Amino acid sequence: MAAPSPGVSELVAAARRVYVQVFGDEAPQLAVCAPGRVNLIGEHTDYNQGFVLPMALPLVTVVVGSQTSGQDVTVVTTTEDADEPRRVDFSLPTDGSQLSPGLPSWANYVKGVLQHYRAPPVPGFRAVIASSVPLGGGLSSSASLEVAFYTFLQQLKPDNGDKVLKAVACQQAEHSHAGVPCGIMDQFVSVLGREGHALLIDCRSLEASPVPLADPGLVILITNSNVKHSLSGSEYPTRRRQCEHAASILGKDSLRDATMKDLEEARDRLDDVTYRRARHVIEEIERTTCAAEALKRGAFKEFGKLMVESHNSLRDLYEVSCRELDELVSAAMEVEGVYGSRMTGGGFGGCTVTLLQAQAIDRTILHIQMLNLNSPDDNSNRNSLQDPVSLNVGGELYTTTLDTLTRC
Ligand code: GAF
Repeated sequence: MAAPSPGVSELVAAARRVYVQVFGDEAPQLAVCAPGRVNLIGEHTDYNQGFVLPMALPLVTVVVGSQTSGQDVTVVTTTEDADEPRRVDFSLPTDGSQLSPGLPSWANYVKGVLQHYRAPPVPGFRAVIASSVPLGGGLSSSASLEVAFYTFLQQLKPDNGDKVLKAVACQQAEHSHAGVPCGIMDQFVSVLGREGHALLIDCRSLEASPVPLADPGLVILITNSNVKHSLSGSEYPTRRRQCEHAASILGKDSLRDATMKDLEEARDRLDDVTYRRARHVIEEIERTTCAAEALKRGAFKEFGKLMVESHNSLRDLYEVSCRELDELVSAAMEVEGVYGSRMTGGGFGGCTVTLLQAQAIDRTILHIQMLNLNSPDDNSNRNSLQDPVSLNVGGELYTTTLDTLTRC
């Protein structure tokens, strides 16, 4: 098993060191963090106004920094991407003009949050970002950066503290500056997630109810396929458009309002792809509310069955899985003590999430590690796909710190 990911204090310490190196010996005044998330069930339902059931993770993004005089901003990331500079410098507009997206692409999340911050104008600042959320892993690295950055701005110049509006502003940042027409799930749970709980979010009313998830006999295993996904390509926006098209043919505001009966009655007026996309969404919304009920009752077998149905639907109807994710799910389901497994997040790569008995964790990881997901002629990455994070939801591994401000 891979070494445990660094905790919040280690990340803050690493970011502080970089800050001192880059900006001289002055220590940063502020440190904030926000978590990534894993979605247990309810995939591609948020932008259809449906239900989702994510939980916040102990994988987090931290931002350390200080206010400066003037309007200049410098941000440095410690995350390595060989293709992009790790530092960006710009000035905050004083004439109401927009902060345009550009390169480096990671800085667009920062610019987007500045653009949508609810208590402008903010003063100039210097900041360093460090994260333990894997990039492109389907665990909301971008939402955790947006929310951490928003929290940083709140320390520079407080807004009214409304958490739902904070999540919405971060979602708008992703739309306008990262080009991803995402739903609200990732930003919402990053702001409002609660330790020891999953969050059943109604993405229409933006109300959420925490569902306890603290059984010491239960483990959630996250396995990274290491197939990097990017949601800013055409597939995610295409899925969203297909759903909107289906809803309009059914005469509904969104697929949240449609039933399978509505869909079957309209079948002649829908092409096959639109039918399958809509069917996934309608059934997934139903599965998600059933799964939340099952979790509350401690009916883990039932929950696991719904996870597998969700995965199969994402694979066959919504077509957002990939071979590696399918094989990870199949392998996990072969192990005794595993309740359920599925791809998590937007898809096209990223991670799987598996619910299992705590006593089955070692054999499950061993079994998954025996997979060789790479093509026969490519051994370069052999067995490099596993970077499992196991969260004993009742135990010490699950130590999510949410929306935490630490004064350095
Ligand atoms: C991505 C998006 F950002 C979310 O809003 C959600 O649609 C998810 O994909 C799929 O459920 O994480």
